[in-house]
Amino acid sequence: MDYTPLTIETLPARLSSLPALTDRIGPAQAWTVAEVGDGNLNLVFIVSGPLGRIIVKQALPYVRLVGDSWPLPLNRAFFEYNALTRHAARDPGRVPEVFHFDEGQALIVMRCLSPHVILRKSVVQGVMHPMLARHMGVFLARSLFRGSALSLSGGALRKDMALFAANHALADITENLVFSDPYFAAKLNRHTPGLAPFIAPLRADRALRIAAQEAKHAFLSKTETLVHGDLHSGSLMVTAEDTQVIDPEFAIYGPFGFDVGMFIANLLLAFHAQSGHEDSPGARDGCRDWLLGQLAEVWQVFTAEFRHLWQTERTGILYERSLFEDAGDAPGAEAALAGVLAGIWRDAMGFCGVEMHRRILGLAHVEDLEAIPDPARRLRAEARALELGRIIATARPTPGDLGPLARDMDRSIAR
Ligand code: SR1
Ligand code: MG
Repeated sequence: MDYTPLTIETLPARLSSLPALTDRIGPAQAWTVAEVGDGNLNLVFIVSGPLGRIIVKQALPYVRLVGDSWPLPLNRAFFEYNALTRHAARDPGRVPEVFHFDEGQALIVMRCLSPHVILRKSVVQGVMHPMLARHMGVFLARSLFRGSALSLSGGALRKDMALFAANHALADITENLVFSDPYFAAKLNRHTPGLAPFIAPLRADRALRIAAQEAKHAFLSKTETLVHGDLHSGSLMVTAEDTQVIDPEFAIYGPFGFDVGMFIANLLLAFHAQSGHEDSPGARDGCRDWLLGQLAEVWQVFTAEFRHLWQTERTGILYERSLFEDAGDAPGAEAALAGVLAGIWRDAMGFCGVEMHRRILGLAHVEDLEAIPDPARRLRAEARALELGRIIATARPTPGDLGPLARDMDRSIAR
């Protein structure tokens, strides 16, 4: 059959002969199907049977959020599948298990995560997940280090770069929506009524426009490692004990700092949004403290794990041991590592700042802010996040300065 989108009615008949499903959830006659996709691009079905539940994800030939006026290649399912298998190998247990992939139907069958919830929805409710930063720091270090020239041979790296280079349609979305559209009146942009007085000075800020383009330049040219490419808090599913990284369809070779910066940006957006969700001033202080604590911890865990991999798994074509440890210069390897980590952080801050802006000014917003019921509180939360994003992108604060800076900004405009 040529590619045809599934529906809740057609799914059982079309997938009834797949052992990947029947072995795990039982015969198709007993299935019930719900379409639960709440992302911007795809169909996502939960299929329930007598033995359990499973996820069937299928790409649509267009951007779901916008409609068929914006076509998008189906091959993004191929890149998602390939990224999922690499992530599973590089940080086992941190991504959902894939049971079946059908390239022609752009369809992935995978484990139904339960009782996991989307991190963003949970944080909007003020729920804290104590293991988040630990899991994400390790995931970021392992996936980024093991996907790079620090780990891989030149041949393996370039072959994989060539494979993921074909995911350019998704990269094109990022290049426009994240790095450019927020800084001019792009067609698909939208923003909260009343925010215009905060937007005009932002777009007039030449240093910011340059910083955003520097970040875009880094995204395009630093093909350092396989990045997830869309690591916001809607791409994480959590419980109190577990974190699962989903939806890597934007995977491409890019800078080490990209996923790090996106993740931190979404913590900061959640931080500023808390004021819109608390019943009384200060009621969400615990959640605020937790978010800033996670921000500090994710970088601390990331650097510790990256250092461990640097010392034990540096088998690739960069910073060879023959030039350092084996030549009696172990301190030289430490000095090189410090330089690499400083560069990752600096890039991450550029990506963090623009991600904060595009989630308020661009096409794709975040529930953290959108769900604030009082328009005036939402406006103030967004104004704080915009200004913090501007400072982050242009001044690139140090890891130690970032949390205090966010806290000062949160108090600078009355809640
Ligand atoms: C047109 S797609 C808009 C956004 O949704 C995805 O989740 C990515 O974040 C993309 O930028
Ligand atoms: Mg997604």
